[in-house]
Amino acid sequence: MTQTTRLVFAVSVILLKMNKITISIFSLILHCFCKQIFADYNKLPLNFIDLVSEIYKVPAEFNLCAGGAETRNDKLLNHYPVIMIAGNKRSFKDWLGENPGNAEGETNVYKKFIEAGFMPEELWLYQYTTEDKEMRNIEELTDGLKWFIYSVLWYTKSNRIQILAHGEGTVLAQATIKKYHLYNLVHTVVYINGPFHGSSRYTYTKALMGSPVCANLAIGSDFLQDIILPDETPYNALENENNGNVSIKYVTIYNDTLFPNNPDSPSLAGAYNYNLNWLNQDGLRCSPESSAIFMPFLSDRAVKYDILYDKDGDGFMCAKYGGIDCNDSDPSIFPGAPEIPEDNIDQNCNNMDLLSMPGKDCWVPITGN
Ligand SMILES: [Ca+2]
Ligand SMILES: [Ca+2]
Ligand SMILES: [Ca+2]
Repeated sequence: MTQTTRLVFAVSVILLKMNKITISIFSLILHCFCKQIFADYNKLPLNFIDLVSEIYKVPAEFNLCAGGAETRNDKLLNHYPVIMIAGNKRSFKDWLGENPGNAEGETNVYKKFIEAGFMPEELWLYQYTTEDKEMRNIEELTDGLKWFIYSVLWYTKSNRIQILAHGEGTVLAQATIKKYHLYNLVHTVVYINGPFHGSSRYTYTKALMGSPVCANLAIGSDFLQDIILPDETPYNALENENNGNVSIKYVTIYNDTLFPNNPDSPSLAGAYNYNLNWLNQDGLRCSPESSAIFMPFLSDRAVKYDILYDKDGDGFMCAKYGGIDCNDSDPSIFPGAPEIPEDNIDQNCNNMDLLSMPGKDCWVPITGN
């Protein structure tokens, strides 16, 4: 017998001799040990799905996600929570040091945030597909991300979220913000090498052969046109397009050689655009040079929740004090609340009312009375 076979044999004999109770205790110890090692970032908080499902829809994607602290607590956040979104066919582990590409030095983005003073409560890892599995049509995935954004806001009692996305995940984020008009919920977005203007690597032929995402990301696709027209960066803080308290900072980090036929595909008009053309697709995400750029943009001090300014107790403060509750005397009106179509009242606090159109959400501004 080899040494390994002998070891397996010995462990089997010990397990067979154990009674059920001993085995349960053994499993419990092992479970606690693993939980300790992977606490904070290898799964969502234990009570997260239970709590948020009381008020929001919880899509299947939530089971792939991670982040936040072990349990909900009353610690008030210093920073707006950052939702990190990986690229197509990737897991959230990309943000924990996997797939570093040609980055040199520390490549664990999550750890860098912790070292910069972020709390686990402020760091969320969104995943929309299992590893090595092609993402579905991006438009179909926007619903899941929307619910995750609402859930993180409510769970953390924050007034805004921030997004740090990579590759195709950037397009998913921008499509979600635009489709559901979530501009008032977002403080800063950092988009790393996302094909906003398409690329020849995504072709309609590939789409027909089982990669539906290629139809979304082909140059000139209707889907991309919908996202970038007429304005690539609405409510842009840099361009002073403030509208009340809605104001977003857009940042892109990219390499203009990675999409040779469309070099500026990942940059956005009106964003702070950084071309780091010595880094490859993965290096752009996790190199020290990239984090030196995005960390300061994501580090603004958050407006803290104060129960005094949440008169209806729905978990969101009124807008006058920097909150996002658009009606602080009605607990059925808050970000993500069920929207009643065509009543000219904004129930979900996106400044819009819903027009029912078959197969498509259509948001229209509330008209003044
Ligand atoms: Ca409120
Ligand atoms: Ca309310
Ligand atoms: Ca309405």
